[in-house]
Amino acid sequence: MNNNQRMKWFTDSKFGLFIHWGLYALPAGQWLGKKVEYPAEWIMKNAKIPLAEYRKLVEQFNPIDFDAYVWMRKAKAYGVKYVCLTAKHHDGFALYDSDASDYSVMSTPFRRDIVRELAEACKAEGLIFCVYYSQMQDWEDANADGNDWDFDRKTKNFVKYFQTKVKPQVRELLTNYGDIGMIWFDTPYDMPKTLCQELADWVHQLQPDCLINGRIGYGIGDYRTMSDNNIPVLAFDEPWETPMTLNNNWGFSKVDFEWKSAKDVIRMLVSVVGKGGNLLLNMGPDALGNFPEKADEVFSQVGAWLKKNGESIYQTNIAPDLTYQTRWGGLTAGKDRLYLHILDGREVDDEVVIYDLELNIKKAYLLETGQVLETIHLYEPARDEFRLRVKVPNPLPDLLDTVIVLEHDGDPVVHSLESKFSE
Ligand code: FHN
Repeated sequence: MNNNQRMKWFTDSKFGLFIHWGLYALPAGQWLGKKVEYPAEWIMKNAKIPLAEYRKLVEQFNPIDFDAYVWMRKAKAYGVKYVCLTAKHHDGFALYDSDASDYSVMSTPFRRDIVRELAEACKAEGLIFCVYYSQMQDWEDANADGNDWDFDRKTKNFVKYFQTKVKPQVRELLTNYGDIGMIWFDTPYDMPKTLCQELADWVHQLQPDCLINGRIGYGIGDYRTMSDNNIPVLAFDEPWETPMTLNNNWGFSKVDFEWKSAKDVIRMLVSVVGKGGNLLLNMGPDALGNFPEKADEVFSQVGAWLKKNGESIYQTNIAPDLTYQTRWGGLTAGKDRLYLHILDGREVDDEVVIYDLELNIKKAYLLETGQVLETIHLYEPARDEFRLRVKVPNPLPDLLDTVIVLEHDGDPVVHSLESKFSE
């Protein structure tokens, strides 16, 4: 398989589901009755909980409601194409059966290999299964990075941790669960480049087609992982992904109610996809194994919208960079077609106007119903300005995001602003 073929599922996917799940779902943002600084999955470090105390959560972890097939049927309905589960997050606790460490789900009353169950259910739903693995931070291991309240940093032997825990556990993930779409590393901090390269080589040796995200470090990964919750201002013409929270936490929190709305998510999805990237949106299941109700509701609304308008997201490439901001929404672009996403009905009356875009329009219509729309394309010489006006129904048929398709011949031409003072 050449590199384009390896990358194809990723660049075609556009939308993925991140799942942060682990022992931290039990305290859920509170320790000893007090709210701890977020994010919830960092509670052990942020509250400096002694390992001996945090370990007691192992005896309590018993998510009796967990059903991998229910989760993955939901994921499918959300419209995501890949799912990435925290097989081991920074606290060091593995959600799978590991010979390399008994700090795992197999030591809990639950005693079920969650990675195995999810891998199977994910594939049964036709989704790509991926795993997150915290390679540098491991707050349970004296030789790893991160836990300086239980362990003395000076005696740390990082290479020992790397050779005796990271590599064996990565081997387990990449040999015991069939094809893994991607391994998602995180917080490489100052890990030496030689070890990062050794880890990448290890992954390639075990599963050559498994992708590696950007946070393996030093640009060694297969694509760029953007900063959490950040969408670049400009398009980026290489594979990339923005990991995003749905509230202010990755892990489940009982005290965070600041959920993004379905419209917020669609707006971000349009922005990410129009700039050539993927959105990896997070879900933090609770300690019993349920998706939080509000998160499920928002994801489901997005999924229902994608079911009708998916073409404007999945079958797209980088969209033209317009001269002016589109206050009414955003733009995505497919082959010989532009999709106008009307996200803010207050910014359109009975028409959407795009300035300084020259487009040879063949047909304009609503994506959802096929209703043909009138377009007026004018060049005003005195203003030296192109105006493309598309008449839209009032009220708009989809208050979340009404999508208009502009089928066109040839390439769109954007007229950027020119200074009258330039020579
Ligand atoms: O520290 C982690 C955090 O808990 C979460 O996993 C995110 C996801 O991108 N990554 C780290 C912070 O960048």
